[in-house]
Amino acid sequence: MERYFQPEIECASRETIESIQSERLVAQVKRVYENVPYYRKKMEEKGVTPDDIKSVSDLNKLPFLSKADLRDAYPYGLLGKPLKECVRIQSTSGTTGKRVIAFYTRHDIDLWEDCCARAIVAAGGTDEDVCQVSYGYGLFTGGPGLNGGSHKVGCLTVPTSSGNTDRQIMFIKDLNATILCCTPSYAAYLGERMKEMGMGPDDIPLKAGIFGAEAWSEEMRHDIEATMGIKAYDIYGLTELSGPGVSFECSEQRGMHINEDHFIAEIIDPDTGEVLPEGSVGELVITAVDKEAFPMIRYRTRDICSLSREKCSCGRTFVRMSKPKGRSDDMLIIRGVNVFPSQIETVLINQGYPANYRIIVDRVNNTDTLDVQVEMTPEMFTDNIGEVQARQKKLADGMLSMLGIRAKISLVAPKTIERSEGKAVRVIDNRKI
Ligand code: DLL
Repeated sequence: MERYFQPEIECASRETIESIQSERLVAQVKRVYENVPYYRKKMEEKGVTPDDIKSVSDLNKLPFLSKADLRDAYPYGLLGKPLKECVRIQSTSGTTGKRVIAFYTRHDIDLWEDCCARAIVAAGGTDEDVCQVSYGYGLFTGGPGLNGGSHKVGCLTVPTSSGNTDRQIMFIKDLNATILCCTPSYAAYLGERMKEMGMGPDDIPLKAGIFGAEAWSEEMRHDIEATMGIKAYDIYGLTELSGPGVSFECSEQRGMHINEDHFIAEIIDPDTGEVLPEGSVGELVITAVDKEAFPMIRYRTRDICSLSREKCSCGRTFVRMSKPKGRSDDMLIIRGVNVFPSQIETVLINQGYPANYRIIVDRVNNTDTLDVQVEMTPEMFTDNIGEVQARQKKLADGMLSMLGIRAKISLVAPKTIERSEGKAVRVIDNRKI
């Protein structure tokens, strides 16, 4: 088990980390230049050759890769190894445009599962634990990634996948599950269902949750922690970069440590591509230095966050990324104002509402409209119109001070907004623009 807390790497000095990264980066750029014509062409267009890359400080000479490149090169154009050496694919849900198909060699799967194992250990997991993996299994990376990590740690792994909520709860109780892995929205739903079944935090054996794959607020974390009596840890990743485990939270819960022996992180201005100094908020760009089959160099994640190298009291020196506010392409621009769904969620939870809401954006007479449907709890539910109106006004005022724009709030009856078993879909944008 101890293998997955590796202080000699995870707590190494900056110099050591950078020297590991530099060595791997130089080799990776050379390999990719030789084996991936698509990326070689991009390097040639930028006038850079592998000889120009001698250390991490040369990273910004390299071209970015974006989702558009993945689309252009679909499906095999970015392969870094012959297909014969690839043993797995995973894929994104692909709500817009073509899916991303990521390829893995045996080595890539090993590396990915190591990253997930580190996340489980950082959340307190050991070979004594029972780890229930309620992320979807299949093409989505959540189930397979955490499943592999859990095996490596030596937990008893319960691969329930998502869905069948009452059975999930039965397994948690009957098998004494101590760690739960799923999306935060599914964790909230499981918590709600447990409450309905009359279970309080003390009736549930869980001690930790490893929740990610979508943006979630600190307020939602506190709610889930209180309902289940657990510590809720964030985990981040994306299919293009293996899946979950690019970064993970430690017991400090102050940002996610990026597995820097495998990934180099930069923050850029999403409009100009300029690399921003530490602490700035911008788009996260990741270079995977030792992935073989699907090598991503300077991949633009579209996730908006900041980086911090401030000392973490857990002892890990790996850089921490802040909770992504959401994707730059999830950001809504409403009447010229940037709005992230997570900001709306913060206002709701601060006023005691559950994270069951829907955001509907439209354009009427050339003006954007923002409607937020919010579910009441059974305790709040009333047919007293005055009371409902007062609640709606308080929420609208909260939104105005958080977002700077007015939203129309509609309070709806408990259980009318569909629950999510995977990534929640919260925004409906009806504008035809
Ligand atoms: O969601 C991988 C994953 C599975 C991560 C399980 C964590 C746990 P994709 O389906 O490719 O992969 O979606 C990746 O999800 O670019 C972010 O926008 C978002 N995302 C992932 N983790 C977080 C997180 C998986 N902890 C996209 N906080 C990413 C906020 C997250 N957003």
